[in-house]
Amino acid sequence: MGRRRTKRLNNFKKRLLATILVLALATVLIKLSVATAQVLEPKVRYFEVHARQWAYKPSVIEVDQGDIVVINLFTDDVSHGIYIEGYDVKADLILGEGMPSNVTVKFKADRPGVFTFRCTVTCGPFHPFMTGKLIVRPATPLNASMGSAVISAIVAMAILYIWRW
Ligand SMILES: [Cu+2]
Repeated sequence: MGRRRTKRLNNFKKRLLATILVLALATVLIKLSVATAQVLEPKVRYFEVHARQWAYKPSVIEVDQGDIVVINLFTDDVSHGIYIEGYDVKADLILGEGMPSNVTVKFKADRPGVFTFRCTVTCGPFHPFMTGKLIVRPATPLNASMGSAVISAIVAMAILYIWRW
């Protein structure tokens, strides 16, 4: 084995090592950017919802995944309540002396999707139809995928640079 060949082999090892380092760094960066997108962006979203026979106003609540959702429920007529399917969030709003005039539920919208919420108190003939919708938009899929695309492009350029002959 000549000196030249040994040198070439050493170059190959260095390049391989550099490539592995770049890929490892990129993996960490992508994981970090996805994690921060989920951790840093939550907002507290406050909704004042009025219940009456037999509807909620507003009847559609839209938030982003990861948001802290606060719903303050009022009644405009009789006792009502709220139960959000899929989130196991529930509160009764019972009218009466010494009873609170509104109730608050607070939860983290950690799962995306469309969830029905419904009344928890039998409030009349159309009580079963007293429903609303909670829409939880998935957490910034565009931002995360764009960040990954940018990092991937930089990685591709770095690897090309490392392996140029
Ligand atoms: Cu009701």
